[in-house]
Amino acid sequence: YMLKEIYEQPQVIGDTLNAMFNPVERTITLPPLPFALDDVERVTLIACGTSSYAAMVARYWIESIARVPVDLDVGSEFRYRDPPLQAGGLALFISQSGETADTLAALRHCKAKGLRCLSIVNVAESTMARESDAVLTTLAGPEIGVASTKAFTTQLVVLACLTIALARAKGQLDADGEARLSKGLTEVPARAAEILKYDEDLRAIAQTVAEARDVLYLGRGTAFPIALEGALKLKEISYIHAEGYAAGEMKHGPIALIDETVPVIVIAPSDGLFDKTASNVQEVVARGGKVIFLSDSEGNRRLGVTPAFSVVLPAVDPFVAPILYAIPVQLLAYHVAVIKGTDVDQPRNLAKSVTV
Ligand code: F1P
Repeated sequence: YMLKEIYEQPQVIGDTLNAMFNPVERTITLPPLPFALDDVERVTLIACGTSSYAAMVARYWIESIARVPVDLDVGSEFRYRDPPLQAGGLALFISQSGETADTLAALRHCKAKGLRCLSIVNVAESTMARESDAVLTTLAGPEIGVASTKAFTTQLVVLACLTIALARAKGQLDADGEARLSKGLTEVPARAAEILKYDEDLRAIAQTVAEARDVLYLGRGTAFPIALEGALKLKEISYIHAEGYAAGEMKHGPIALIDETVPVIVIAPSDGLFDKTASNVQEVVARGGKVIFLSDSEGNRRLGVTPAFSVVLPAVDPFVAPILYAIPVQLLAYHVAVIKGTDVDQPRNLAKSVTV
């Protein structure tokens, strides 16, 4: 199922986007919500596992585009922090299944504190959808593979649309800015289809990753949550130890791990942060690290060193890069797991929906 679900992404991303896109006005239009967005002063984002990395991407988007402060936590910790919450604040719960016990407990906690609770789920009939004040559904359809793939990228599409709607409501987007973001989003299904064509290249690279004991993933800005997601995907289905780091954190510890046996997968679209990531890559290469570089042709030109492997992806709008760069990390994890001979659809010890 996992490979099939990875390959469904151009279609389900397109479906999810079309449900929120007005083709006549060429604007993002959310389904009616039972509350206004213009008085939202703070957004609380809560999710578990892969969905928590979608929340993390959304934090970058909401803060930098809508200019609304965001509090973010994993469902399994949120209620233990007992953070001060203001009645009327907006809380977003992101979950493929809509049944994850920790996320649901956080939702109930926020509801009891009088927050407006909005869930983003795949399953409209789920408990979280039922207990929320409002629901936005992805059109990913059922996801069978335990490791989340199409749920993640379609959650990101919904969150990108929500960011645009919130930014507009908060008066943070002029017509040109909104047109640029919307155009970037409408191009995602076609770009996703192009990126799937790199499957063979990633399969070849997977051989090297499959031989490793430890793997690092690095990214900066919205590529950081994709590094975390890449590492989680690899751990979940191939059982190889993998960690994702913010590229700038390398020198604060993980750099001690670098040698020629440790593949370092770098997620680096050529955006405004690229040069800083390039200098981290140079540090890794200088220490003999085996860099697997996921970027575009501009990024490869500007890198300044030769990585062990390079996947030269199509140039994409930086706004939507995290949605699209999720796909090669999914494919890489899939191929590594196939080489290792693990059960990609039913990894050991994992349940599709963690309801206890
Ligand atoms: C959260 C999650 C998934 C993961 C696995 C276990 O589920 O951690 O991200 O892939 O299936 O559950 P959900 O709340 O998004 O349904």
